[in-house]
Amino acid sequence: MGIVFTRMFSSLFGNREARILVLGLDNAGKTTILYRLQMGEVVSTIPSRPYWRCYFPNTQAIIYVVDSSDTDRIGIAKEEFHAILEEDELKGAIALIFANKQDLPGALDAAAVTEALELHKLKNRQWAIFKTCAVKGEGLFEGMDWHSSTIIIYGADVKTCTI
Ligand SMILES: Nc1nc2c(ncn2[C@@H]2O[C@H](COP(=O)(O)OP(=O)(O)OP(=O)(O)O)[C@@H](O)[C@H]2O)c(=O)[nH]1
Ligand SMILES: [Mg+2]
Repeated sequence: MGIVFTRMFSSLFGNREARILVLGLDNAGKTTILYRLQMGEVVSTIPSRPYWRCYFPNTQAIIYVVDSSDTDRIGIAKEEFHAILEEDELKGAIALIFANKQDLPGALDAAAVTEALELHKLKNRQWAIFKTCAVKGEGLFEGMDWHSSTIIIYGADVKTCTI
C-alpha cells in the first residue's frame, strides 16, 4: 500500500493548514489523483508501514482511494482501511473515500464499494464516498469540496510532501 502525505495551506485563513493523507492499495490511482488535483509534482510511495506513523499526528483528513474495478482485492482494501482507522492518532480524522476507476467495465458503484468496505461499521467518524475517474478528473473536485467545507479551508494552496 502506498501513502502520500499532503499539506494544504490556506491562503484565506492565515497559517491554518490541513494535513491530508492519501492512502490506498498500490495501483488504486493515488498518484493520478494528486496530479489531477495539482497537489504537487513529486509523489512517491513508501512501502514500509512503520514509517507511516511519523506522519499521522495532526492529520485532519484521510483520502482513501479504491480501485473499484479490482474486485479481487477489494477485501484487502477493506482490511487495510479499517486497520488504518484504528490508529490512535487518526481517531479524529475525517475519511473521504474515492471509488476510483469508474470508467472501467465491472467497476463497483459507490453503493457496492460502501458495502465492500463496510463503511456502515464506522463509528464516530465523519465520512463520505465519491465516484471518481482520476484519468478524466471526474468526481475529484466534488470530493474536495466536501473536504474543504468540512475542514473549513477554502482557496488553499496545496503542497505535497513525500515520505
Ligand atoms: N481506467 C482508469 N485508470 C486509472 C484511473 N485512475 C488511475 N488509473 C490508472 O491506474 C494506474 C495506477 O495509477 P496510479 O495513480 O499510479 O496509482 P497509485 O495508487 O499511485 O499506485 P502506487 O504508486 O503503485 O501505489 C495508472 O496506469 C493510471 O493511469 C481511472 O480512474 N480509470
Ligand atoms: Mg503512486
